[in-house]
Amino acid sequence: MTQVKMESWNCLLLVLFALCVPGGLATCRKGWVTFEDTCYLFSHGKSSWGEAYSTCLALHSNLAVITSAEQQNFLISELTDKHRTDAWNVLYWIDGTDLEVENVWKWAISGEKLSYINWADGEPNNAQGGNCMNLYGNGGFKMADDDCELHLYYICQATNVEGSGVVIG
Ligand SMILES: [Ca+2]
Ligand SMILES: [Ca+2]
Repeated sequence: MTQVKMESWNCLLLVLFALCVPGGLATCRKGWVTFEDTCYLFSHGKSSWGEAYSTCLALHSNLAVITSAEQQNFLISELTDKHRTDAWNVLYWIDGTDLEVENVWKWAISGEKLSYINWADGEPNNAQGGNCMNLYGNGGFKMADDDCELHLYYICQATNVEGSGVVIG
């Protein structure tokens, strides 16, 4: 009798596992987090915007490009979770810049103007010649501009690499 019950339980576990396997989600490298078809890496170290841009490229990715409220909300939620005690003092570089033309914000990786934008209160203010975009902890991780030379955390993003031939390291 006990044995029969055990077999039934095993069977149920198997079904639950099968139901939990995500369909169509990105296959992300270890340490990266998944949202829809995209993988994100939140840096452990800090660097200037330019260095962060290069580091993401070297990791077969680019600085984060935000194109929807859903995507920004995901990042806000991840960062708020990650920085429960120090969010006020934390900023993360993303790919936006107005280096070319002041106050014309583009994504550096594509050269396209931002189609979605969600500034933190009082931003952008071009303080200290702020030409690079970050997610600003003290502004609820909404967008802000800052001096590109500041050393901040950064977010790399990569699209689903499954089957693309990219070596997953
Ligand atoms: Ca600016
Ligand atoms: Ca600013």
